[in-house]
Amino acid sequence: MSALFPRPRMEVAPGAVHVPGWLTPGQQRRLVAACRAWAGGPVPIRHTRLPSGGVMSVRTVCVGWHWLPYRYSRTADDVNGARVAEFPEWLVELGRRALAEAYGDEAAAAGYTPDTALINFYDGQATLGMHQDKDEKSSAPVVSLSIGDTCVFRVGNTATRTRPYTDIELASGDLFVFGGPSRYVYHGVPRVLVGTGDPATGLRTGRLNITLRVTGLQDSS
Ligand SMILES: O=C(O)CCC(=O)C(=O)O
Repeated sequence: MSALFPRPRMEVAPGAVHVPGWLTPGQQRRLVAACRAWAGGPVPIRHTRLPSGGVMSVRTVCVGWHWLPYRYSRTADDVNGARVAEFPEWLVELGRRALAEAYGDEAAAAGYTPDTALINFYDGQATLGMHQDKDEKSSAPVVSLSIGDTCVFRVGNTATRTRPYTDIELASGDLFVFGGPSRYVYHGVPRVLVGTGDPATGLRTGRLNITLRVTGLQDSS
């Protein structure tokens, strides 16, 4: 299928780069196994409750720093109060390789040190509304890795949640990086294409997305 219809690498907007099929099957399996372990604790994966009273349809677990609306903390104050799992060095390295791949700038990649990962699990019904990633105090790029079912990923603009936007598909193994002029674009996931993933990744159903970010926070923050 992918040989018949190769998906080209694309700069969707300045600083927003899509690299299809970047993760190998082995890397996807290892990431699924790591995410499954993190989902079990010390802070269990949960549907995030919003201050509005709404509950997000995706389920989220974090590594390094815990995200809760709309800040980061070392402890999961809205879940069980536990300290989140440490951010592993191998994930820093993966983030650096992702940045080098997307931007071709080895020096920038070497200086990239993500310290948090938001891991979102989407079942067939889950969606993510248009939002900006702006709770970080750093404007370093966000690295996004997708595994499992393909989704429609909406890349918008920095001014509004609405048009203009571009819809692309993120499939298993895809890398998407948004930084520079696109660091604060509104983006979201309006749809997951159920049953498009390969169970060989270790994910029988659903979609996993991992975003690596630099919080810019210190422990005293
Ligand atoms: O699931 C995705 O591809 C996007 C995730 C996202 O936008 C986020 O975690 O802020």
